[in-house]
Amino acid sequence: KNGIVRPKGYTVSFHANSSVEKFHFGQSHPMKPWRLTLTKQLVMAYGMHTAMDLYLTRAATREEMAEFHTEDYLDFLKRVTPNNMLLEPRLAQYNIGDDCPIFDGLYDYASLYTGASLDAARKLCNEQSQVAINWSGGLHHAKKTEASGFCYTNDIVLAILQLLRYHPRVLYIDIDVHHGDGVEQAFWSTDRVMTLSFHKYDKDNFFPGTGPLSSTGPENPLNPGAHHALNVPLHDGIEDEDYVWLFKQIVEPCVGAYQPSVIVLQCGADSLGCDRLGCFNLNIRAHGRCVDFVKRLNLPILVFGGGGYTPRNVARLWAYETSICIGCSEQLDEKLPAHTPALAHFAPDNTLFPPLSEHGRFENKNSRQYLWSLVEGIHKQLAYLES
Ligand code: TV1
Ligand code: CA
Ligand code: ZN
Repeated sequence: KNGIVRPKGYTVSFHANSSVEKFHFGQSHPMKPWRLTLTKQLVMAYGMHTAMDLYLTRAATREEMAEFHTEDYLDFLKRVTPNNMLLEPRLAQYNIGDDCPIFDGLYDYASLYTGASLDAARKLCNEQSQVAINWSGGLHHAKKTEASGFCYTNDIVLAILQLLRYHPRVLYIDIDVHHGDGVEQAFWSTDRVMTLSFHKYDKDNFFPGTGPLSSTGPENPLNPGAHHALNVPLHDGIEDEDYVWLFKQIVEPCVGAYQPSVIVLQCGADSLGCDRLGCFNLNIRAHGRCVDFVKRLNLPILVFGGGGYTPRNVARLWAYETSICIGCSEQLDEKLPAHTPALAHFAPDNTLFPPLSEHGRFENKNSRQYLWSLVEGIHKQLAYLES
């Protein structure tokens, strides 16, 4: 069978380094870097590698990471190991614990996923690609001086800082089930980045507990960041049609009002149904339709991964979304290629689109009226940009 044909005058670049796949957060920890191995296997088995520029990425340098993180935090990440951590007085200060454990090679892990995001950002800056993908990135919770929610360095913030050297306005869109708090916070006081996160919001019972509709940027209207943080707080169980409708109703006017020159899209797979940590009922095609909608805006896009805790579905989703970026999704057979090395992980159905809202579905707590109120709330915020 022939590979996928590469569209002319349009380049998708795929940035990866298989070294990130071998790190372990610990036995029962939900974050499994080997989900990236499964993802790449599907991408290759479908022959998509022939339709993209593939880059073996390097680790970010310490200087590159210091563009956002503090020297003392980077020193800490570099020196701490499972063997010496008990002698370390500042574990709590850096938010090390169950969510963000110290494991072997931690600094290498963080600098590798970050380096891939920086490489991807630079391909967009010099216009060598129109879409640059790093599935190992998208770690949206990390703060300037602390780890948070499985994230150690914030590759998204660092990549956006690169984009800002060449681009006047960056729109950041985050469809991970969690709030993109680290990215929002980093660009809270600037009008050169608009952050837009869709997430499950429950102040007291769902991580990180931030991101209500009312949280839109600095209170002082004279601060340039006012109205440039947008949040779409959702309840359990949102379904395909409602989510895609909401996404379009919100993203389209954001792009119209803000006129970004580049878009950064965090594609966290934990917003899928059947995710180990998530609580939405989305299927792979619906998540992909959001990516497709962004692609059709015809702006350069930086595409990142993020959460996703049911590895077989993470791999299906990101392989499918790779095909959407290339523009070859129609050509994929629903049946996974028989020569996929880890085919057993996708049994018994061996398909790209298993129904994810049949078993263990969450009751949909998002009424139509509630969704309309979100659309209206966002449109009200955007009206401030026109003046
Ligand atoms: C070790 C072993 C850690 C089992 C963590 C789920 C575990 C979780 C574990 C877990 C878990 C969270 C909180 C509570 C903060 C804590 C990549 C003090 C079965 C981008 C990060 C979620 C999501 C953090 C990251 C959250 C991302 N949920 N089992 N931990 N409080 N932390 O609630 O957005 O996807 O769950
Ligand atoms: Ca989100
Ligand atoms: Zn998440």
